[in-house]
Amino acid sequence: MYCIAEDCSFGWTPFGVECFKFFSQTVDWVRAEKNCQSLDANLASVRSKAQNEFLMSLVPVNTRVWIGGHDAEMEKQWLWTDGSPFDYTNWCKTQPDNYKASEHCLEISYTDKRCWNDQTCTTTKGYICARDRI
Ligand SMILES: [Ca+2]
Ligand SMILES: [Ca+2]
Repeated sequence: MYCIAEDCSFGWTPFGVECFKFFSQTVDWVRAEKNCQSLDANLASVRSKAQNEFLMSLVPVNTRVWIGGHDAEMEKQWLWTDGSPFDYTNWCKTQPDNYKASEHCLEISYTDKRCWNDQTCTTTKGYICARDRI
């Protein structure tokens, strides 16, 4: 469901009940979440295939970005930073692999299939913030 532009601040794009913005500045995952929080937002969560495709429309191809999924507290127990249920997923084949037992953060637009990968949280990428519509 798309809504009128006035529902979001300038530069943010509405989808469902939220507004989204892609930031190309590359930072680690914790800094990305903190930057979103400073804007009264969180790193984006994904609840449907349609929303996943919407997020891809915000991101240049061949550009991996952080969103709000993490399993840092307990391995394989994925959570969203905004507290919503972790139901929908779009993992790449063989992912998440927790490579070297050190991958606990979620990057999207991974490979030309633009699927999801668990990645080391200290690597730097652009990111997508989401906040409730105003
Ligand atoms: Ca992990
Ligand atoms: Ca991985």
